[in-house]
Amino acid sequence: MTRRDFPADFVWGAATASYQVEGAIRQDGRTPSIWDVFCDRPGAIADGSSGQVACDQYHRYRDDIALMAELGVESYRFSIAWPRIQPSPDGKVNRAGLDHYARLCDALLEAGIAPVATLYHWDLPQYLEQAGGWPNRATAERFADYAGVVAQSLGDRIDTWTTLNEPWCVAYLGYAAGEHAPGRRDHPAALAAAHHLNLAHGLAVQAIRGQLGPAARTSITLNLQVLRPATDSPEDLAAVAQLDRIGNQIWLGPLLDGRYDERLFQDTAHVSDWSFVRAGDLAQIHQPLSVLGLNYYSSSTVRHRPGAVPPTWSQARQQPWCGPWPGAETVEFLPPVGPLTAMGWNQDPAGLTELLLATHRRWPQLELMVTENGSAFEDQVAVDGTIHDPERVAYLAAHIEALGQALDAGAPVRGYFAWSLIDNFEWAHGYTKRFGLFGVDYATQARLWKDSARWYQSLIAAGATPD
Ligand code: IFM
Repeated sequence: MTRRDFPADFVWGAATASYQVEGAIRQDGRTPSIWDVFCDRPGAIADGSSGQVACDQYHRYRDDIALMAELGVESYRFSIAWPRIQPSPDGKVNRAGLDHYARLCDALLEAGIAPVATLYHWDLPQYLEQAGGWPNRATAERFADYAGVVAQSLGDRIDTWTTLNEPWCVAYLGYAAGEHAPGRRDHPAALAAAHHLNLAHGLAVQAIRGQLGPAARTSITLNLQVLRPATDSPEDLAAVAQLDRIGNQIWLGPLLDGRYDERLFQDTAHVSDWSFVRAGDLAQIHQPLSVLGLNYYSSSTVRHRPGAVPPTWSQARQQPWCGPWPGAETVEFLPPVGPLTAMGWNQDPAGLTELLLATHRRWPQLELMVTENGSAFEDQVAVDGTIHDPERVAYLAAHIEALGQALDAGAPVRGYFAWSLIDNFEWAHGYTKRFGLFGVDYATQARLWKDSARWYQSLIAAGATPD
């Protein structure tokens, strides 16, 4: 690979999320989120763990910021835990929760690191799930209220506001496949959740701008799916188009164009009548975005399942399908082709270039950010206490090169956030998967340098990929 220079104002960052790193789940008035409850469900988490302690970043944030400063990152993407801010059903604001994030932001700013805050990275207050969760429209309204509270309190400290992280995972892994909290398997509910997440985003953007004015930098982060057809047959191309609608267009259409694709309603007619979409919702959702965040890890190859026909409404009721993709019973995924990461995901850097360019071609004025990219591998700690992770270095280098190619072709990509700053709680995988640039020894909470962190450090220092 040849050396590549990046624009001087390109932002290099690292990302984490509250439940994955904070711990301190009972401190300063925080009440349970859906993840605290889900982790108690037998078998839900691979190693039976939870985010109870995680990386203890709630207490160790100053040390982690010192590490970020040494790494050289210019921005930290973290998330705010809603149950710290509004711990009770009456929505009363918990000052201690806000104060924690104010201190975190102040310490970041002192270190010259720009805070990028995600308002929802999956830790819904449990009391809202008890009231119906995301399939319930009121949750979207409650989210806007919460967003306004945080904007009012932290508005002078936050560089960019991200409303939601990966609504695909929230709606489909949480309410369709049941692999994530709250662990429901209910496809009609998953579609309602998807719409209410869109609505929550639109209402929250208005609430943030209502507090901070139109110049507030607002965004959303999507994990758009890069889908490749197994063959060029019309059936396989149709399978890709269907998954694209349910996986990608369901967010992009309302958020950026103010409409749902009619074919999405047809694809899912046996699942839901979409009566949860009310007049005026699309206008509420379709708000100006300062920047679109994209998370990218891998791609998928899909095909039409030979001989499969979509079930009727009553068949779908009698035997609901439990995969994460509502309405996509006739589509199947081919096994990924290696070398795979420890998550079993393929490595397809070209997919990142394609994703950035396709998004840019469709919305030429829209700024883009890669808000997550990274890989899990089976790390071993060397005798000197560091971690040699050549596979992660190669993954990073290839994906940053792929991003550079999108820049060369004109995509306005403003920054890149490595996932993740440190190893952390990887949801249903517990602590068995390590994505960090820094390792975490969970027994001592020591942070360990990996070669990938050193590689990223040189890249940031030089503003160019290392020779
Ligand atoms: O750890 C997650 C993160 O919370 C959301 N995006 C994908 C990451 C890796 O699975």
